Amino acid sequence: MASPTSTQSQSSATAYRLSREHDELRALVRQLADERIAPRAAEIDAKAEFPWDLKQLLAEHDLLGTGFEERHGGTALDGIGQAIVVEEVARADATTSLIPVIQKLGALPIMLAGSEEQKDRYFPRLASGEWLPAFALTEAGAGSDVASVRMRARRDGEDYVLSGTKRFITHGSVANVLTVFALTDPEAGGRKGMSGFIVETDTSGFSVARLEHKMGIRGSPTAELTFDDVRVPAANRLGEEGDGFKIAMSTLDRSRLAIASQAVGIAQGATDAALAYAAERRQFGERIVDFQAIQFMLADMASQTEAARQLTYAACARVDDDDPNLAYWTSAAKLIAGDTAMRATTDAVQIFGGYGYITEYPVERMMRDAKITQLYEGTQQIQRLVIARRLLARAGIESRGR
Ligand code: COS
Repeated sequence: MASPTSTQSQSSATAYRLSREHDELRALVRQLADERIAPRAAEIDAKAEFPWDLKQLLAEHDLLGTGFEERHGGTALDGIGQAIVVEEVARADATTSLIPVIQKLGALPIMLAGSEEQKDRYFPRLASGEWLPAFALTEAGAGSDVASVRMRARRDGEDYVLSGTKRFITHGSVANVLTVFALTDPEAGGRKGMSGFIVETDTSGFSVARLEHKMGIRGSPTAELTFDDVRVPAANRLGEEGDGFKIAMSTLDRSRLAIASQAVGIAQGATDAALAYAAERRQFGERIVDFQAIQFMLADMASQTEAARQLTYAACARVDDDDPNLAYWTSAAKLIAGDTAMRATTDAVQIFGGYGYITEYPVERMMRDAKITQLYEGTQQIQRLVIARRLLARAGIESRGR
């Protein structure tokens, strides 16, 4: 019998190694997060208000420009460095960690398909944190099925006129600039007829229709956006007409890493909180951390979090190398890290017992925050679909796989 095709990734073993600079960066961000971000987390969650003060804090410490080149005022950290920043902020507060995440996500379509002129125009203001961006792809009827986007962009002389509605747009109401995806050729459909545009939010016809009330990441505004004949110059188009689907997909292939990093941070925060609580809490005359039942839960939480972290770093190295198989790695990292965050936060609530269920302690918030990592930037089912398609392709098996 012929030996079966190995399903192991065949991409060359991209080495990754944490450096002293990575350790120093982690220590710096952890201290900032422990001292300045963690104490604000409960209030941000309760009031569901965007933390402008913490946006400013991150900007002052050059933590919003980590994904931008130095010529644009960024700090040009490698993928693992960017992951560490998100991880350490998320360990303290998931809402605040979305600020560096969306700073990169909103800019990624420009990084991938923008002209030099577009990069020079927007990146300095994004790298400094003066401006906030958002990535506007999703619509009420187009979530997992990106190709069913209905928003229109009609060419009119030297301009495009955008009309339609976007939904579930993270930071949509606080952004200064959006990367928006709309149909330039409705006949051709979403896969071939979609194009990407840069839209400044002070353009006439743009408005925020409403904000969502959410289970978690409550300080991060999730907006419905209305485009009522919003006129943008053709110079704001990203790449060529019809490139939109591929630009959006390539963006998500890379940005999913940031969600994996956020999930690792949430899982670490929950594990640390549970360990500290278990060492204090006494029942039956003993600290509960002395019970094997609790130790085994902590061991699972810690080791699974570490596995998710190392997979995320391995994926970071693939993205830095522009590995042709990078989508396999980023989807795998997001899948494993998101599920780990959900499991670790649920176990943390269990270790806290009744105290875990009330807002006096942070773990119930962490559990609510963790849930979104299994949903946004592609549900866990979409990650499995992306992974399976590549797995099958490697084995030479043809399948539509939907
Ligand atoms: N990068 C570049 N091109 C890609 C691509 C990628 N990751 N994925 C697909 N394409 C290309 C294909 O090669 C194909 O091009 P050709 O027609 O030239 O061959 C085209 O795009 C259409 O691809 P396909 O038919 O596979 O697209 P599907 O509609 O089946 O979509 C999934 C594929 C499901 C993977 C995609 O819709 C997806 O990722 N959905 C989840 C979206 C998401 O994360 N939403 C969350 C909201 S954003 S915060």
